[in-house]
Amino acid sequence: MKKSALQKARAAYQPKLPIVLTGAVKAVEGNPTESVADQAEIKKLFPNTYGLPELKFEKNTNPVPGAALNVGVILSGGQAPGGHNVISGLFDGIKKIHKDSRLYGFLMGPGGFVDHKYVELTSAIIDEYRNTGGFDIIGSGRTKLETKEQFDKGLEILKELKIKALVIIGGDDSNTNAAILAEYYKSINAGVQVIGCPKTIDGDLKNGLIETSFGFDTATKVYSEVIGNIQRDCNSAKKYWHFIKLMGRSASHIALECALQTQPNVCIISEEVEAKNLTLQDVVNNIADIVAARAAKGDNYGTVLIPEGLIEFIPAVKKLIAELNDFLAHNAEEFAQVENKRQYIIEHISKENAEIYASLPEGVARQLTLDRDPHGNVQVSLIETEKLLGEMVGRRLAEMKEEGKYEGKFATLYHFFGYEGRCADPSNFDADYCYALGFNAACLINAGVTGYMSSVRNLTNPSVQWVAGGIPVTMMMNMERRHGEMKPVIQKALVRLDGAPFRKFASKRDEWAINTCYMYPGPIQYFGPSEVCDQPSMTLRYEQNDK
Ligand code: FBP
Repeated sequence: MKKSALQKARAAYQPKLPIVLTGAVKAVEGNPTESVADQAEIKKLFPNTYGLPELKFEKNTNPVPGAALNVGVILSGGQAPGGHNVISGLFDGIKKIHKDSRLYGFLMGPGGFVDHKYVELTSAIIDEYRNTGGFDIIGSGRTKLETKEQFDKGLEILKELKIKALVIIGGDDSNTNAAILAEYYKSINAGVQVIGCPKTIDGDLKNGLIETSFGFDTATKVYSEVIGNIQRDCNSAKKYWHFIKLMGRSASHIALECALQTQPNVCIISEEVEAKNLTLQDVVNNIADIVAARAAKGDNYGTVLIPEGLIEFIPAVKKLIAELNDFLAHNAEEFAQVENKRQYIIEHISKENAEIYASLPEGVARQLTLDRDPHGNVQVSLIETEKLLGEMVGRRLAEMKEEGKYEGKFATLYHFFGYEGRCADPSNFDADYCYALGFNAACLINAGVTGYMSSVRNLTNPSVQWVAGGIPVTMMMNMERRHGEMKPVIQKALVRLDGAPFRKFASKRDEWAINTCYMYPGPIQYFGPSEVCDQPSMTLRYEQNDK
């Protein structure tokens, strides 16, 4: 494979490990844990893996030689920068425990595990992928691991390859399934450990002990670079309003982080829209007021950041989606047959929700009834919220013009940033963090535990000072309604309106709205002064400072 000059230079980068992981470690147990909510139900569903203690690795002054380990790895869900480093860290970790250890990668996500499609990851393969973006080393997929048949089928290949542990690199849904798999294998004494790693650019898999999911840092830096470039163009030509939708299926962490980095005129935070019980029209009116206020100063240009998941957080739409989820789960066959699907929905759901449904533009309404992803989520990345908002703001401004409340020009351009950042070469932060997560997963396997997530924390300090250990996945769980049934799932971390990143944004946004305070973060830098190359996300810095 021909490599660019940067690829060659990056291949030589040696990620920095937390100092504790550079020598022999022992796992020190903390207190037994409880799930974040619904303790009795979760305990009943996970009798073998509930209540396990937190683990922290410490230096082992009296190590015993490790035995060779065969390990399997799966990349699950959407790509996130740094996945290849998790795998190279895991590879180096198990090789350090014993040189005859072997790593098998299941191809194209959990589907490869069930269908027995795999490749042995040798050092020649691993070396090709160190510090690179993408998940192409083994591919990823969204097959949901949930049935006993899948688990048993997977166990056949694990037994055949003498695999002692399976590492699942995924987001909240995939790690939920990892926990269910861990519980099942423990319950049948399968002799296979399951370890999770926190992945997702969305940044919504985090809690007190998982400070951030990997990939968020790099992806938001890539989006912020491009938003900054757009703002510079915008400030040069002074003639367009740019409506920029940002990925992040549910939570608005990506939009918030990009706003902190670039200081746009408007950034909508879905969680705030929900908390304030705003309607779509309220959101539109707020943007139109800012456009009008800037126009009054002669500034007919600006930037609006929109989180991908906004539509699901508008309370009325959220209620509608909840009913549609239940309704479609029970009437899928009949729905597939009917011709006029819009009318069918309007006639079959509650009056209140039917009214909301009927008021939505055709394209948005249709998307809400199309196939969910395998985890039951509406595919919000396919809804063109940026255009919907831009057009509605245009209509509102026309009304305001008639009322004599607005005088100006409103020309729009639309963008959607998501795929541009999901496979970028990991920033130094993600390169180090991912390598440490993978290496740490090897240590968890060697410690003999199952149902844990690899946890590396203290992340705003230099990487050598990071703390390494494991968190029982059941600790992050609560019960939620999915596909019309209550299920145990990892609780999603949404933007907290009382959290430091949002408070910072809220304290500045009025100034950013009217004045032009754009910041231009520029491209990710890999070589150079530490303050330019190694800074973690602002979200993480504000959150940690606040502790
Ligand atoms: P994960 O939660 O699996 O990490 O995926 C995140 C994400 O990038 C979302 O931001 C986005 O809505 C979704 O994946 C899009 O997925 P796909 O490309 O499979 O449609």
